[in-house]
This record gives sequence, C-alpha cells and structure tokens, in this order.
Amino acid sequence: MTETQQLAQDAADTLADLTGVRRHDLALVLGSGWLPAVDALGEATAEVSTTDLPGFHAAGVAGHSGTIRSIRSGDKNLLVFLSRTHFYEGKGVRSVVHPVRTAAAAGCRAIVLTNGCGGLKETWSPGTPVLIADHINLTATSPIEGANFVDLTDLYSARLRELCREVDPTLDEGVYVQFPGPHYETPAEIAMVRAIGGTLVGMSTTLEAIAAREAGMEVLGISLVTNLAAGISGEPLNHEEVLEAGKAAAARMGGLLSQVVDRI
Ligand code: 8IG
Repeated sequence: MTETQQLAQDAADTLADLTGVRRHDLALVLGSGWLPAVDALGEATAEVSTTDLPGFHAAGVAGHSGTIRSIRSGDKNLLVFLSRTHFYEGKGVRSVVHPVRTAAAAGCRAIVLTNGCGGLKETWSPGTPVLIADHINLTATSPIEGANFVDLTDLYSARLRELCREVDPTLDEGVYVQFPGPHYETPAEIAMVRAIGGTLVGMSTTLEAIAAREAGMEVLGISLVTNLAAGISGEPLNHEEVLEAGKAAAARMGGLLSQVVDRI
C-alpha cells in the first residue's frame, strides 16, 4: 500500500468506528450550491466532523461545512462529504483528493462529484444542472504520484450519465475546465476556454475525478451552473450569487440526486 492509500485506509477505519457503518457503497461530494440538496438524500445514520479523521483539514469556504454524513438510502450506505478541500487552499493535491481515497478505502465503488461553476452557454441560466462529459485539467498537476499511467478515456461514466438522463431527460452535458482559482477568470481566459472546447469553468472536480479513477471508482460529475462565465453577461461575478443560485435550485438538485442514487 502507498503512503496516501494508508492514510486513506486509516481515515476509513476511523470513519467505520465513528459511524458504526462498516462499509459504504456510494460517495457524494457536495460543491458550492449543493449543500441544501443533502436533506433529500435521507436521514443521517451518523455525522462526523472531517477533523476527527486522519488526513482531513478544517473547511475553508462559506457554504461548505466540514462534515461527513453517513446516510442509509434503500439498500445502500451513502457517504456524503458536505465540503471539499480546494486546490487553491494551498494544502497540496494530496489533501484535495484525500476524501476520494477515503471513500474508496471505505468501500465505495462509485462517486458523485458535484460542483458549482460558471457556464459558457447562455441557455444555461443560473441554477441549471449539467452533466460533466469530460474535463480539461488546467491545474498543471496530478493527484497520481509515480509512474501510474491511468487511462482517462472514459473518466466520466457514460452509464451513469445515461442513468441521470432517465431521471431527467432535459439534462445537458458539458466539458468542465478546472482552473486553480481562487480568482475567477478574465474574459480573455473564458475566450480561451471556448477555443479549447470547454463549456463549464470551476475550481474543483478534475483532480478528484482522476484520483477516483486511479482508485478504481466509477465517476459521475454534475455541475450546477450558478453564473455565466466572466465577460459573457457584462456583470461581475460574486460568491453570494453562487449560494443564492444553489438555494433556488436546491429542491431540483435534491430530487435529481436522490433519484440517481437510487438507481446507481
Ligand atoms: I460557483 O465562473 C463558480 N465557481 N473558475 N469560474 C470558476 N469557478 C467558479 C465559477 C466561475 N463560478
């Protein structure tokens, strides 16, 4: 076992002790704007603070809480991360993907990565969920250490995307571009994103998705477009707008997530 896998196993063991749930089946990471959707997933069997587990840091962003919930949903044990560590916090890529590796060590075979992001298509009004079909990682780094040449050809599971569209046939797809942040993009950077084929911009998800694939998990990525990307609307971007769009979309996101979770 590698050092990072060992730390994840330690976290998973502590998680099992604290929750009383020996194995989890499916993990969800809730991004900006997704927190209000958590209650639709069901009653919490247990709730632990990330700081009680080896390898986790305290939460840093408004609208993210440093909590992990174990939820019994049908015949599945869900492991829900109500926060994530962002790359821009400067705690290193290992910290960013530690929850993903912990979920894998806890038994999860699939992970749902959600985020709030900017959208490049004007038809995506704030509050529109979009399935991630592929990504472009502009962080110039990888969570993988050493010569492990992981294939990412089908990183975002076509099977899970199809399943989402069975729940909601109106769901569109996009290519998510991760910038390091924490600043938003310039209009010129958004023009570049358009040129390279991106349609969603954010500050998370791609490194986690890579780590999930490395760990052998099936990946579903869903973005909640909370704002038009910089320079498209003529308005400046702000974090409150993001949280507001999340609140407004909470019922739809909760319904979507719970129905998708049922079918995974
Ligand atoms: I919410 O427009 C949210 N997160 N990089 N750009 C980037 N991250 C975001 C944005 C955005 N909106």
